Amino acid sequence: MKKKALIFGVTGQDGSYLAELLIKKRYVVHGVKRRSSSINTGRIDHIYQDPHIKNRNFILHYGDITDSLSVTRLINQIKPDEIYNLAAQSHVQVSFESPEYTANADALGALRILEAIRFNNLEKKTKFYQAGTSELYGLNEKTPQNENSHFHPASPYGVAKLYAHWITINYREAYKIFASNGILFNHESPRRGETFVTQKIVQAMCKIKMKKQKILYLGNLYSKRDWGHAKDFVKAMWLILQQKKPNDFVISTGKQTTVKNFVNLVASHLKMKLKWKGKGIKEKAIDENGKVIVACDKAYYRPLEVNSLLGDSKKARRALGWKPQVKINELVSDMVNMEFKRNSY
Ligand code: NAP
Ligand code: F7E
Repeated sequence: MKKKALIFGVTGQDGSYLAELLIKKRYVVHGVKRRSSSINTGRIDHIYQDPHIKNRNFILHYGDITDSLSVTRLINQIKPDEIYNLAAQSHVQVSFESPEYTANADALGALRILEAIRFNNLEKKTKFYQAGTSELYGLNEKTPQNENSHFHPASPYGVAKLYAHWITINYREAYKIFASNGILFNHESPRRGETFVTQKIVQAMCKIKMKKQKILYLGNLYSKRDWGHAKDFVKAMWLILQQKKPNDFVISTGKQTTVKNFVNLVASHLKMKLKWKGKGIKEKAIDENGKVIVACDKAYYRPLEVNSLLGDSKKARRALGWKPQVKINELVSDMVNMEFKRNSY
């Protein structure tokens, strides 16, 4: 019998890579997508299978993590061996604009799935993975951060994910559900959403190179992130559910880069020469023709910033045998190359 996995958030960056990985591992993969007025399946169209195909191994269902009825019904119908909860309003800045929705989806979403496992008497059968985040550390800038570091979330997103983290542990301890948290540091890819800083930089710099855009506006150039590749990180999610016992793991590369340096890496990949001038909000990057091509805009600063994230994933490296393969230069090159492939500038 093939194993059955259920992915909430299958249309997202990570959901799409995880679905590919599980299909390769011969799972039958069920994915939950939400109804939307425009197409939201761009990242999974290449693995879509027509419902008329017999013995499909990739099956999509409508549902929503804010709708207990759909969550409970799907878990009852599918009775999955593994559930991956990747569904979330995942943008930190947007969480300041839509805090209540973020809490509903990101905090209560995890609770809804865990309750549905219990309600359907699947405590002994179904393993649960919760997509946790380095945003839990927030204002705790004591780096590197590991599983024992203090949590101090700095956004409605981080606070909602803190609830999801603890409710996962609570259901593991109270009801003996195999429920584990991955505390994942930033991971990017050509499938990254366009408003996250790496993809925003890649797309804008490519357009500027091709004379289709004049300026890239950014917020805080000095925040530091530990950026890995999503393809590497979804392998860790799967490994976390293959352990003998449920547990929580930090997943990170252990290398830190500023936003400004990420711009430099992309520029250098595109063979563009940049000179930085000015300070604070007035800091700018100028190209070889003396044109300003990167500038700062207050609109992209957050009410509260997480300045420094750097993960220590020794526990995962030891227990899971997991190690990231993709270095930041290769990540940049993958993202830039795909941007050119996707567009005929
Ligand atoms: P993403 O690209 O934003 O994908 C989020 C997914 O959740 C999408 O499929 C989205 O559907 C779905 N979703 C949002 N609201 C939903 C709702 N109410 N009901 C059902 N589905 C809903 O995020 P990602 O980068 O793949 O991240 C995956 C998970 O890991 C998220 O929980 C995120 O918070 C967490 N995380 C990400 C990172 C990172 O660096 N990428 C790091 C740590 C943790 P639509 O396609 O319809 O929008
Ligand atoms: O910001 C700064 C911004 O939005 C990175 C999510 O996947 O990872 C992600 O959250 C940094 C921040 O990601 C702009 O202030 C400067 O310091 O790409 P981001 P994030 O906030 O780190 C964590 C681990 C998650 O869990 C989240 O789901 O870049 N920054 N200028 C900017 N950020 C954006 N978006 N846009 C700018 O113009």
